[in-house]
Amino acid sequence: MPLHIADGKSRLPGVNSEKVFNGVLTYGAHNYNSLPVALVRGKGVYVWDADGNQFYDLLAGYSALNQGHCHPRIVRALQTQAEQLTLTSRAFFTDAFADYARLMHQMFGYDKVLPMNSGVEACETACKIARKWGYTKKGIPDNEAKIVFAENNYWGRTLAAISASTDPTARDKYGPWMPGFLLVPYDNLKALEKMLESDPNICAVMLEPIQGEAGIVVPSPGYLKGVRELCTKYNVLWINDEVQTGLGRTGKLLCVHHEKVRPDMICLGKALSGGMLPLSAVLADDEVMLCMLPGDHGSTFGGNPLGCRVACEALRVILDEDLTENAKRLGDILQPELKQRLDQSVVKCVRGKGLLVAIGIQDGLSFGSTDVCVKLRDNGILCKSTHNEIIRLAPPLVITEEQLRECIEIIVETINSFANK
Ligand code: IF1
Repeated sequence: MPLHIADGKSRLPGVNSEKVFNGVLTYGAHNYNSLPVALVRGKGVYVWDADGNQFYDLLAGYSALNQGHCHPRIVRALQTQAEQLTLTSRAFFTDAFADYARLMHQMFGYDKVLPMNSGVEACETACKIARKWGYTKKGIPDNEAKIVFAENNYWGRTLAAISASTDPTARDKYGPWMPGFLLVPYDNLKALEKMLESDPNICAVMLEPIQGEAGIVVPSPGYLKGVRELCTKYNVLWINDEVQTGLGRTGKLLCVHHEKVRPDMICLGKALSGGMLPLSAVLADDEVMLCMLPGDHGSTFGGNPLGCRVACEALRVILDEDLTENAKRLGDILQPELKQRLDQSVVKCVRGKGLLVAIGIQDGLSFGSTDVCVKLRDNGILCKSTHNEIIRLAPPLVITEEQLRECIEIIVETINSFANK
């Protein structure tokens, strides 16, 4: 039974969970294996299902909801701009894009922003910019540019993204794949140097500062610094994919700030809109960004005024509410508590940074992390399992210490109840 029973408010006439499951599974494509819970409302760290049950949302839209569900300030910004001007396309100038671009410059310190929509579009855009830079600045012969990725990377589902993937489920039967992509092991500077040394046609290295989908894999201290040094040494651009780790999640505004390094390009997405709209961005300095010329690249919705106003407010909420500091402070509670209290016959590891944490379930048990997530749901917490061995925790960064401690109690009790099963 859920710990938080029906508050009544969320019951919608004629809606119940069964009806929702049926609609989604009958008429929706089966490209997701969703946890059986039918959500109809969200507020801050909470969501409610069609039957009125309340849950903590510890997935937070895969980190898109750092500011929490339906943040009143972001909702207001959305409403206000929705009545003013929503879309012009970049064929024209808008005041909203001017304000947004200026704020992005002030917050992140890069000369320029290129606005896109989804995270994968930001990453793919960065790859395109890097190729153009490779040909026009580095002098790579036409069509010879290569981009290096790390094994177990995840940056989305387009044909380019899956071409960089090492996950057979993502790749197999979706070929042919994009040429010019190379792979190195993650968190291995020697292998990266060997790769960069071996091929003068490499224009970029794209990496997640913590590998998300791979299972919240945190690289060794010094890795990001080493990547910076190698990319500088071999005249290669470092594209830093902060789609998941960015915007306060790990206890710094950007995860790379933990090592005080400055990549050549930053990809942002997810929480850039506080979960309100698909908004993503590439940041770079002029030397790199201005390789792309008018007409080279674009997007109907990229940089639309509605999105720009939402992004400005979503970013200001992160600053005004000190969400980055909250992620750090509460992250320093979450991991040690879990490490200390989770039964080691069930859990093999706890890792992460800030409020991005993975709980690894022991191998060879009669249950997997998916079973644990179903049980957590029954106990009032929503989160998501990866590879049936890892539970990913990424609460909204607006979570309070009291709420986090209640979540920890539920998680510890639930997971430890699997001991000796
Ligand atoms: C799903 C994980 C999170 C990303 C990084 C780019 C993108 C993502 C580092 C693309 C997207 C997602 C989407 C998602 C699961 C998910 C995820 F499991 F892969 F690791 F966040 F937890 N770079 N991440 O993590 O962004 O195009 O989706 O906007 O729904 O399967 P997108």
